[in-house]
Order: sequence, then structure tokens, then C-alpha cells
Amino acid sequence: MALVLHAGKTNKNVYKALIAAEYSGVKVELVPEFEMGVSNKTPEFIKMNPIGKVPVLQTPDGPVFESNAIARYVARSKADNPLYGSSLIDYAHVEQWIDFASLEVDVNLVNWFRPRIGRAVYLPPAEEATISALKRALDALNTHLASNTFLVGHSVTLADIVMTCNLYLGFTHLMPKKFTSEFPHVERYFWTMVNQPNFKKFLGEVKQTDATPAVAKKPAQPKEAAKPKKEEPKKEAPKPKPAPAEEEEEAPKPKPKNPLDLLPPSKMVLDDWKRLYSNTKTNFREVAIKGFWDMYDPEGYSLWFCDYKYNEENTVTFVTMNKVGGFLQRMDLARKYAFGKMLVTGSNPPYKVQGLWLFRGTEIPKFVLDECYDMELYEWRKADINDEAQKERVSQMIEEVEPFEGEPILDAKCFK
Ligand SMILES: N[C@@H](CCC(=O)N[C@@H](CS)C(=O)NCC(=O)O)C(=O)O
Repeated sequence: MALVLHAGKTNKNVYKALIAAEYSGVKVELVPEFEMGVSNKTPEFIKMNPIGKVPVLQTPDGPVFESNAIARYVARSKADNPLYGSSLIDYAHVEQWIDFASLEVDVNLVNWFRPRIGRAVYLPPAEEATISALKRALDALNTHLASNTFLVGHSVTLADIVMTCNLYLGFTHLMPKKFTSEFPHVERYFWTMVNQPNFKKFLGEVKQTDATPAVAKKPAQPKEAAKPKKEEPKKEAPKPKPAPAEEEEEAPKPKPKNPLDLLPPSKMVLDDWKRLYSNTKTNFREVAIKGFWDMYDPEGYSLWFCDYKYNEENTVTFVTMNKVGGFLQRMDLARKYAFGKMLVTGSNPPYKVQGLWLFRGTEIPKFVLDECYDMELYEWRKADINDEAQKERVSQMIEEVEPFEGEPILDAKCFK
């Protein structure tokens, strides 16, 4: 029985096995008429890979999932395969670079890519950390490749196959020349590899991306792939054709309506309040605060106090203010459903950070808790507006009454 690879169109994870097979003289066939999102959801497929992802390799002894494991299996199908080097230490180094390619390079590329194309939440500080971790890895790789043509020894090994397939996503979709030119030895290595005939057969003519994709405004629309479509059965290995890196990802489901849009209508119109807040320049208490309480609808909205849990860290004023600024930026996703006021108070460090938030609904919206990681940095308590003291505290926070609870206000930021 031949080795059968379950995957639809090819992508970097599928190329690993196909290229390893080509170097090893091992026959691997692609299963005919595979349909992403359909074939990988069948009970038969789930038996082969409980997570329902591709690729899966069907072998005479049972299925194997995970693209690196599949590539290893293919390579080991040939005895004394030079893809594993020629000594125990070569073998260890091949494994070392496979892990490095996966855990230091690929993880960071994928974590950079998915939010950009709308398949994960885009958080600027998370992206910054990801790119910095990626650069650290590429820098180490660059240093190694300054004096080595290949990752291990003097010819292509499985480590080069896995590394090049992972870099392929980066070069074709994320890292334009101005990014990679910082790593000239990685560039030289990548272009040498993709031009080896056994790579070129599957990758075709590789073109470096001109730009990092702009952040998707909305999650990507369902692709054609979601619609069942007949494909010609594949007889041979696929023709060289650069495929989008995540081509095989299942099309994302259309974004469900925000549950807050399904709440019963409220007499309070958030935009009216935000307008009143912004336009009131004098007599704030009489105009804006009075207007707020006239509008406030405790059945359609709720008010929350928050206190930063780690005030002892707030020893530098601009760092503290930036922290609050970052929080408000990350709350952008709740603009339609929230209003907030954040105060930094105190005459001496450490400063106190506390806030007041108005949210649509009687609880803090779940998507805000799930998607804005700052939320867990604060203690939250619902304001009881039947308690006059708490109601007055709400008013004072909106108005930025100074001193606030006996402390000067160092900075006040409004989310509207
Ligand atoms: N770690 C896995 C990743 C596999 C993977 O993410 N496959 C994607 C296609 S590239 C998939 O099947 N996505 C469908 C899904 O997430 O359900 C491997 O290397 O094989």
C-alpha cells in the first residue's frame, strides 16, 4: 500500500512530506477529491486525526498526523537516509533545527499572520512581541548560516526541508525585502533552498511578498472552498504552484451578530450621551452629569468601577499613563457598547489607576472580557446607583472632580 496524504490543495505543511518523499525516493500520493472543511470533518477522518486538521498520512500501519511527524516518517521510510545526516550527533542536530524551525520560527510567523488576515484577534502589543521573538530567532539562524550552507552537515537534511517550508510562509506572505535584508544569510539560504529542483517541483517560482498584509478590518469572508466543489482526481504529485500559505485553512464562519445587538432596545442612546459629554464645555455638573442621569437606563446598561490590581508598579508617571492609554486603545472593539473614564491619581508614586465604565447590558460584555486582556488587570465591581455615595462617585469620575478622593488627578482619559 502506497503512502496516502490527506490534504486538499498543497501548503507549507504538505510540502514538507512531498519534498522529503522526493529526496528519499518514497512514493506519496495525495488522496483524490479531498475537500477542505468537508473531508476533514467526516467520522473516518476524525478517527485518523482527532483534531480534524490536515495533513494526515495514511500508512500500512495506521495514520500519522502533524506535518513534522509525517515528514519524519517519510524520511525514515528509507534506510540510512542522508536526510538525517550520517551520525548520531547529525541526527540530534537535525531534530534540534526541526524543533527550532517549528517553535521559534513557525509559531511566531503564524501568530503574526493570523491576526493580520482576520483569523485571530489583532492586538498591537502582542504583534510587537511576536515580531521581536521572530527576529530573535532569525538573528540566531542568520548567525548559524553565516558559516554554514545547510543547517546540518554539507547537504540538505530534513531540517532544511522543514525550515524552508516554514520560512516560505514568511517570505511569501509577511516579510518583504526590507524586513529580511536584516538577515542576509537567511535570505541567501532561503533562495538557495527553494531553487533546489526537489523544492522547486512543488513550490514553483517563489516570489517574495512586497508588503506585510494590512490588518483585516473584518474577519476574512468565507472562501469558495467552503462551497462543495468537484476537483479533478489527482494522479501525480501536484504541479508547481505557489499556494497561499493558509489556503487549506477552513473558511471562517461569518461573524455572528454581537449578542449585545440582540438585547431589548434601551431608551438610552450611547451616542447621544457621548455627544453630550463632548459638547458640554461649561456647567458640566448641571448639563452633562444631570443629562447623564436623565438618560441612564439601568435595565439596558450597567456602571462598573475598576481598580488596577498592581498599583505598586505605577512608579513612573508616563509609563503609568501609557499603560492606561494602551488599555483604551485595546477597548476599541467595544466602542459601540461602552463609555469609560480612567483616572491616574496621587501626589507621589506609586500612583493609583482607577476607572468607571458604562457597558451595554447588565453585565460586563463577555467579548470584552475574552478579547481585551487588560480586563483581568483590574478588580471590577458593579456600581450600585441606589447607593447615593456610589452614584456621586460615578458623577465625580465622569466630571473629573479634583481632588478625587483626596488625591490630585495626574491624568484623566476618556473612552468614548
Ligand atoms: N501542527 C499542524 C498544523 C496543521 C494545520 O494547522 N492545518 C490546517 C491547514 S494548514 C488545518 O487543517 N486547518 C483546519 C482547522 O483548523 O480545522 C501540522 O503541522 O500538521
